[in-house]
Amino acid sequence: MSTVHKVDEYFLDQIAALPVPDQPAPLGIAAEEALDLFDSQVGSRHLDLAARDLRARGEGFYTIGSAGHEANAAVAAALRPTDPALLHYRSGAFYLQRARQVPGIDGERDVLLGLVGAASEPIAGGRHKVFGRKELHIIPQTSTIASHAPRALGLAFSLPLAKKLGVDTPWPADAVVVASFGDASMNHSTATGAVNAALQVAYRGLPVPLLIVCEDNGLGISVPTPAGWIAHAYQDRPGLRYFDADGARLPEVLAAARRAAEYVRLRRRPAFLHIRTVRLMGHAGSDIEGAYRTPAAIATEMAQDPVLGTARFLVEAHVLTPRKVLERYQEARERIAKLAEEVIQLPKLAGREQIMAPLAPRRPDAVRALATQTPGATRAPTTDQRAGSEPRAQAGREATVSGTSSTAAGGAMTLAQTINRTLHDVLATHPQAVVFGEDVAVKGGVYGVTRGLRRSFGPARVFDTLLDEQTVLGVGLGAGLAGLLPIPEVQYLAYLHNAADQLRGEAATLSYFSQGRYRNPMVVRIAGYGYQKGFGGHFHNDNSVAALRDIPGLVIASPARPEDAGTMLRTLVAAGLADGTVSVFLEPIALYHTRDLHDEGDGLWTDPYVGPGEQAHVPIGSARVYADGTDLTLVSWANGLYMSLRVAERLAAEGVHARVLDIRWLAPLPEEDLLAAAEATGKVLVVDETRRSGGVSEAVIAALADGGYTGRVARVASADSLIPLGDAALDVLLDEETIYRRALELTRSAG
Ligand SMILES: Cc1ncc(C[n+]2csc(CCOP(=O)(O)OP(=O)(O)O)c2C)c(N)n1
Ligand SMILES: [Mg+2]
Repeated sequence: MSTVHKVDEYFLDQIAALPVPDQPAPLGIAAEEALDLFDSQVGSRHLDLAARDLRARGEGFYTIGSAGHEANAAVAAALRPTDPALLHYRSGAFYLQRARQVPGIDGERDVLLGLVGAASEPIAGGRHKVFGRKELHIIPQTSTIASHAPRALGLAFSLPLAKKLGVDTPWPADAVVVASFGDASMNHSTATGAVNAALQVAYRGLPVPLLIVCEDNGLGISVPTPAGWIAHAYQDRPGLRYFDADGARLPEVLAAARRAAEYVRLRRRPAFLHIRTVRLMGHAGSDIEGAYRTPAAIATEMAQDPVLGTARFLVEAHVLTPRKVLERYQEARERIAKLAEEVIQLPKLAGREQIMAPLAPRRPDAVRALATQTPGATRAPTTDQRAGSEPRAQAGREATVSGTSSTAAGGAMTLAQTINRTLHDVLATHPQAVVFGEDVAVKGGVYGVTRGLRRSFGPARVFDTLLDEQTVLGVGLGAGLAGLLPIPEVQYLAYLHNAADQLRGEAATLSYFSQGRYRNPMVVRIAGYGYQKGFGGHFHNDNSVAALRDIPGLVIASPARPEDAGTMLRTLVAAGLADGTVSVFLEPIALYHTRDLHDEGDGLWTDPYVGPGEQAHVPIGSARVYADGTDLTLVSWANGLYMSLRVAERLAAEGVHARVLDIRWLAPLPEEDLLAAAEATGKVLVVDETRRSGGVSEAVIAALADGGYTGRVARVASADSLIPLGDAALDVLLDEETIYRRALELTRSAG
């Protein structure tokens, strides 16, 4: 007999044989409430059984269940349905309980829709089996354990901040953010980092209404968590109020959850609720528990079944007779079986267009309208306005031709100065914008890019974070959800990598897994690339962008010249507000303070500032053309563009007239502009300062091939190496001499 059937039969046998005491035992909670919770627990159990059955029939696609964890119904009961919840994957009973608190929602049906991958499933629409629903304020989570911890911390930090800034949020002022985890997940550095960050924020006296729930079944798949570890690690953490309960005893869990919720709600401080649970029916349907657990251990856990526990309480308190318990249990089985037959008939998600529609919706007209707004012209949009409109395909692009179209007075500015000034304008224009990261506030950034912003806009809008990139991005994730427009900074490209999942697994997936119902707009500024003369070593000169380029929907802007930096940054901010776009603004450190291009004092790498207005916008995925030579096209960006323009000058002296294209956007690539520039000369040299493998030139050449370009094409790139110190760096980085020689070869060769 499978463990599934054993658990089911054990329950039936135990109840059938349950003695009814002569005198009712005290229940500890109101009978009606206990029945309500029991129904959620029983419903969740039968959903688990149905999941296994559907899987066996080839009709269902997910079997990780909640059996043994059904005490989490009491956590839902202790909270309000308007408290944002980021849930562990064993939260069936929580989900059903919360669904009961909101009229018109059939939680059991929702879960079944998820199991069968129905397109009408209310949050992910068949894209994944997750617990989530906007009306229930349950934000869907990925399968990456603990990856929601930084977002939960970020949300708990951002809700009070948004209130303080007068920015409308989808949640009430006294909301509690609840985030639940398994015991093994609590060891993940993502979780420990987020707990640490929550404690540090609270230690600084800032509100952090975060309730962390650990559902401790003592196992992470097959690996036991050392007995007592969770209590040992969390019960005496200064600043973290600890509550615990036995998950088989519903009244105890409800009481502890109530105390914990009240503590967080009133004190605005983090708390930890430790629920000791069991895991029944294995990790998932495919898990053969017998391979790593003794039959005795498995059997012992059945006796601690929380559904059985609640049934016993109800019988002992004379709320239900054993027969009534069994009736209720079997009714739930039948109801869910019937619902399951219904939902398997429903249409499934199908076709690339439907599947991908919520990935990264783009409305270029709305982006343009917002990007060209002037300071003070907006208020923070309301939640409804933000969530409102339908996704639309990206409209046509335009290539901008060289020439500075300045509308504002003032001297010529460097790249760093322009970014600084633009951030200033963005903060002035959009009251929901916040700038944060390591060293960005008081110091004004390692390179001075954010200097003065804190003074102008105050510590609530421009602030330093602790030193943890997962937290930096987690604050961004939560801030975006809360209605703010986060502009976090990651100090160097090399340091994105230790936190990349927060961008890849979290930020870039939320719209997809929620069909756009939840969004986490953000503009992540990252200083990167090589060529920092005199300041060497890999970590400050990292030029690897492969980990960013393949993230679906992520926009990567990489400006080279000051004017573009301003307009592109405005565009990203507008795209965040209009479409919830997640973007990276990759800033070439070596060009931050560069003024000259060809000769000392020529000032050709400075631009007058383009203030707010019509010119202050450049469409996502539109390239910029420099010069209009017809002998060959140099395709580049960032430092590569700078070098290409210098090389073009040298080539001109040889009678070779190059066209230089700045692709500016590493994702999406400006494919139309690229093809046009390639076809104009029939000879393309891609000048790629990133790595030869996984670098951008691979994609550029693929785009040319895909677009039907039949001319010559070659590339020069940096080596597949880390970057060494000092002048040795130049041996692995692409240099002007190499570009020059390859360009000459290409123009002089036949064909
Ligand atoms: C980052 C990450 N690593 C590995 C996995 C695979 N995995 C899924 S569940 C799980 C165990 C989690 O155990 P625990 O947190 O105790 O939750 P439980 O399943 O016991 O409720 C693992 C290792 C994952 N989902 N995410
Ligand atoms: Mg576990």
